[in-house]
Amino acid sequence: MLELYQREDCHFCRKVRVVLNELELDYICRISHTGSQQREIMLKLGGQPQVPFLVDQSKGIMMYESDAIVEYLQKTYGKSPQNEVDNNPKVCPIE
Ligand SMILES: N[C@@H](CCC(=O)N[C@@H](CS)C(=O)NCC(=O)O)C(=O)O
Repeated sequence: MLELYQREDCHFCRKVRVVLNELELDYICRISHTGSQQREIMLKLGGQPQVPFLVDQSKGIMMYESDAIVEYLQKTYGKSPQNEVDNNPKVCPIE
């Protein structure tokens, strides 16, 4: 499961939310305002008072920095050419 520690008013967080939505990924949104319980949990996990912060439990990954998070999500969960379904496969006749 993906967890995003974030704040609604943070445009770096918004960038990550947009990509999560584009990739149609389910995630838990942890509202991480200063002084909140989620903020304390984030600090214990990652050590930095900064959002966005992504936790990908299934892969054992925790990371800060919106650009790095976006790149990670696209590489890990984006469509790769190998995964694309070819709806018009070229069929060669057997001679
Ligand atoms: N380079 C970082 C910048 C993140 C950043 O500056 N986040 C701000 C909120 S917009 C933050 O966490 N400030 C400290 C705080 O909220 O305590 C990224 O791209 O993720």
